[in-house]
Amino acid sequence: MVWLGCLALFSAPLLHADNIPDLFLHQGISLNGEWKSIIDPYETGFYDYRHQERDLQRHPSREETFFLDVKPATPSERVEYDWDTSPTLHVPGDWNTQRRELMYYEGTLWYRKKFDYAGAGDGQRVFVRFGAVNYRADVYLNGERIGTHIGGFTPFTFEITGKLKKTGNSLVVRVDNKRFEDGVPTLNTDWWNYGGITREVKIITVPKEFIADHRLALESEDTRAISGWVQIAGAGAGETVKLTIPELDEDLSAQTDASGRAAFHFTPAKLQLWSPETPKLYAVRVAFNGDEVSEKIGFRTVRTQGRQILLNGRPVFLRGICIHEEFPLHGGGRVNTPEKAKQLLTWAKQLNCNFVRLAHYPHSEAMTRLADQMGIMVWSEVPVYWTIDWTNAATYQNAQDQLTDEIQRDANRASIIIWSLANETPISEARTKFLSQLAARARSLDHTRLLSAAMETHAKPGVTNVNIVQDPLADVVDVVAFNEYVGWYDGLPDKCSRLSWEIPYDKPAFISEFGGDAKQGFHGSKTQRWTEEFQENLYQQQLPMLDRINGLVGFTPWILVDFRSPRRVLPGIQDGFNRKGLISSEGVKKKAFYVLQKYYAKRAAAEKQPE
Ligand code: GCB
Repeated sequence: MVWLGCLALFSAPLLHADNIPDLFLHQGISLNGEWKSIIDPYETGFYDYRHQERDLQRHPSREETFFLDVKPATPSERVEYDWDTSPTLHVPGDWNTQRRELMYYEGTLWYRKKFDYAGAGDGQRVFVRFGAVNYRADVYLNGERIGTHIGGFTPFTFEITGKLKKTGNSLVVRVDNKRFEDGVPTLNTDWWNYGGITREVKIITVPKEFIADHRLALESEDTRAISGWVQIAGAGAGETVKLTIPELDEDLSAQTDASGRAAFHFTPAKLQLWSPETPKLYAVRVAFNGDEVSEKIGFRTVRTQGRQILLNGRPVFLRGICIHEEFPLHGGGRVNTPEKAKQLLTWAKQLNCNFVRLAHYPHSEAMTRLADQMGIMVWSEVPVYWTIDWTNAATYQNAQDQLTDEIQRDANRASIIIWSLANETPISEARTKFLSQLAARARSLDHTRLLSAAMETHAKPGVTNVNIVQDPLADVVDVVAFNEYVGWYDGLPDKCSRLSWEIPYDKPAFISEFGGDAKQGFHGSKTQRWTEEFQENLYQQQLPMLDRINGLVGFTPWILVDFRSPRRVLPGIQDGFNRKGLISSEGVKKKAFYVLQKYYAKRAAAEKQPE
């Protein structure tokens, strides 16, 4: 949602969610921890006469309406739920891996948190922020509906100024992870549909006018000029905003314009650029009238030149790997701590990666901030996956909202160099129109990064052993990325040595997926599927083929770690896991890991040679 849109909404009834990026940086009361829970496949607790057409005949009954959170007033009163004695679930976390009976559950589950609140000062504003809830969240505070959010991987906030009590506040969230044909993603994916409040929840109190968002970016690696802005919510023209970067000796002030935005432009005397080799971050402090936020920001440029990607003006090869936001050990499930995020990126580093593709949806803010610190470039994606309902206006709006929230959340992350619009979307006019519109939207929000999408490839008609990338979307994006499964879905690994590729675009080409399954510990010949040797051989055959592709700027094989997918049913081998990981679901490295590790080490060493 655009910022001005947010401001307009503040005065309207707060039914829809917003993303106010800098609330993340403000201190707050964490509501993480144990929440009460009620599983509700029949939507019993949702009898809300104000919002449910079908329930117009009924009043929200004290007996059944969970969000009213009542106790029987007398021993004879019938109330058919009891939050206080209901079991708990941990937040942040998916529900699937917390209780056996929830592993395959797709439907409605209610959460409740009770908390006290010391009180806001005069004129202060109060918000509740959710890092992510999959997929739909209906939020109620002290019995009152405060809003709805759709989309499982991006943050949202609701204003709750004046709605909190000093003690015993009841925050109830109806979470529904059912899949919908017109949803984003749609009905069918190759990952587990983890439900729940999967990222942190915070109550944040801010002054009447507060720092809502800021952006800083390097304009050019030659001039070393930095420009950006700070957005103050509630401010008009002529108010002073301060921006300090002590390590650069920058102590700046600027005045807000009529929309509350203050622009900055400066050229530090000595600036070290962010790169994977030296992931330099600067502590940046923004201050306005007693409000203050700070974070670490890196400065770099990224652009294309012909078939190259230039980072800080120099060609870069992306030694990458795909990652799902899933941690395999200790029961698995969605990554819900910075330590787990760090383990995934540490494994990527051990592979000698300088790049990760965070598939297939925005991962947590912890992940992209760690990537900044650890010097790993990032491809960040929205879940426009396979066959979205391309002609549905609401589906488009949903995708655009998720993209907008992702960009607004992470616009200051130096590590992110590519926004990906989609994954493997079959070519059609409606799909290209949808994605072109999404691309225009991304460019309007952020011109400091490249756009891409994982496209499909085809055998070139009438010719043997030639694959071609031909997709009108290639004209729209900056990086022509495609998934290929030569050796797994497309022939056997020895096909790699015979195959050549046609990529008829004067743009950088990138392979966003290749790979094959192996059950860790299952050994056999290199032609026996599912063995570590088969997967190892597939990588050994792929890498020389990729070396022959002119203008290839890197790749992200599929995938770092085995991950859960209900599509993967082969007993004894898959058992509910996609086994294309280079690391098993027990955290053990497979043979192919070492093939790629060695290849990337050689590439990295070659890049270090003087030109
Ligand atoms: C793909 C998809 C990815 C799947 C993978 C597979 O092309 O993009 O989500 O998991 O193939 O293993 O088939």
